[in-house]
Amino acid sequence: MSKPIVLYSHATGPNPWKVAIVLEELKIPYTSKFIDFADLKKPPFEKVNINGRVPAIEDPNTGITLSESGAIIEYLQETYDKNNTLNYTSSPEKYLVKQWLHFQMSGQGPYFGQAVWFTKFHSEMIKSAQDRYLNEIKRVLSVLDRHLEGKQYLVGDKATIADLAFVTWDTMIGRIFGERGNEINIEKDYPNYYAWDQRITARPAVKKIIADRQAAMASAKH
Ligand SMILES: N[C@@H](CCC(=O)N[C@@H](CS)C(=O)NCC(=O)O)C(=O)O
Repeated sequence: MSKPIVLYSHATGPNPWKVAIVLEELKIPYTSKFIDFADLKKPPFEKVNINGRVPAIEDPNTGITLSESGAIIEYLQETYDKNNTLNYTSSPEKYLVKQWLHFQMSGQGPYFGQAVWFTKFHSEMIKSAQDRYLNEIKRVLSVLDRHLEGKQYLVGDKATIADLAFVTWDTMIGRIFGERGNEINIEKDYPNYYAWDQRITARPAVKKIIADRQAAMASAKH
């Protein structure tokens, strides 16, 4: 079997855990190196990812160093998922998987991330900015919910890297809304999305990573 891949990660940030899910799904050996946010935007980590963000991987089997979670999970799937359990070789399915993965990377991650920023970290609490990004979360959920009407998965009849990519931001929605939790009722307002999320998070590999992330968050607090 292959040598373990090094995954540069962080206890709370969702993007490295997206990669961990795919590593776990494909049973690829890996070790996690947790980097403090304070150490990301300076050497030595900047040598691994010049953008100073996690995730990044180093794969000793191929010699590649790679950042950007979407690119990493495509790499892992193409390199290690020889039977295409998490993707398709047929068209249009393989392009639709890319479509949804790009939507996750550009339409879900950054908007949910800004919602976190403006509700938890910004120096001023600006209601209009919070509204903008909380409304975007609802809009993204509505897009997914409408697409998933009558479907089990985003593309075709199986879970792919696209479905798996959404999980680690989705599990944060409750915390992001926080005190404004009464403004969203996922099960009632987005039932197709809700059923899909339940389906994906029931997968053993996904469950394991959700538990690993909770454990990492708990120990980071101590
Ligand atoms: N587009 C990047 C985003 C990576 C990202 O924003 N990572 C967060 C953790 S989830 C991070 O490193 N934040 C630290 C910072 O911005 O300084 C990806 O998907 O890999």
